[in-house]
Amino acid sequence: MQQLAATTAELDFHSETYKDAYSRINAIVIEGEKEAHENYIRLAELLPEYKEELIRLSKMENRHKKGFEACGRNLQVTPDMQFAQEFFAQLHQNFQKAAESENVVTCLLIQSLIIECFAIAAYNIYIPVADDFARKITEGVVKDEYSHLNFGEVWLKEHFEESKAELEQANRQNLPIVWKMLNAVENDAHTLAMEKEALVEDFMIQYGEALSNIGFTTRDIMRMSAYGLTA
Ligand code: Y39
Ligand code: FE
Ligand code: FE
Ligand code: FE
Repeated sequence: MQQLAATTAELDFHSETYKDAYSRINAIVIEGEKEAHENYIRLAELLPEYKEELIRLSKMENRHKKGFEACGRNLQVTPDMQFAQEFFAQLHQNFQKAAESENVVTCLLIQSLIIECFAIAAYNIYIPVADDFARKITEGVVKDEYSHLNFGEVWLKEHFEESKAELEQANRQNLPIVWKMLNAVENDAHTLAMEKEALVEDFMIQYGEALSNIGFTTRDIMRMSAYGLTA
């Protein structure tokens, strides 16, 4: 049954309920930042022309990871890293496979579009309901995530015609996984006063804008966005 969202005034950051949910959400974010760090190192190997920039992005991800580890410690929460690895397993596997085959377009779609849009949505929704310590950290992080998304947009826009088919295929394969991930985290997010509807809305706005900036038409975007909505 739908419950009303908790407001920040009602949130007790030190309650067992909050900390239990935080042990999973915090772990997801730490694991996500760790994988993003590795993914940008991998992308630097695949795109030697952009090596310096991509290594710079990978270092930012490592700093984000440290920041979110501090958020967990600040609330005396132990992140459930096992849960987080399982949470990311499918996207992680798809990225690895694409990198193995040097499908750089798929790698960019997974990391720089899908995962970055997911991060931007999650951090935007989290900031107003975060504890003071975590809010300051997250505000710094989300600015960086926009620049990571921008890297993917610019590269894919420049290579749009030859990437289009692979982008469509990678979207079809990976977007349904995002909806499954959102479903898996819905209850814990709710405990932190982050509503699934708001996460979906923000994600779709970021992702749709990104596809548009790359060169897809509104019609393409509608079609591509519909994949896996019922996952
Ligand atoms: O590029 C990045 O830094 C992305 C890896 C980080 C992903 C964070 C994923 C957050 C999902 C949290 C879901 C909470 C509702
Ligand atoms: Fe709810
Ligand atoms: Fe990050
Ligand atoms: Fe990022």
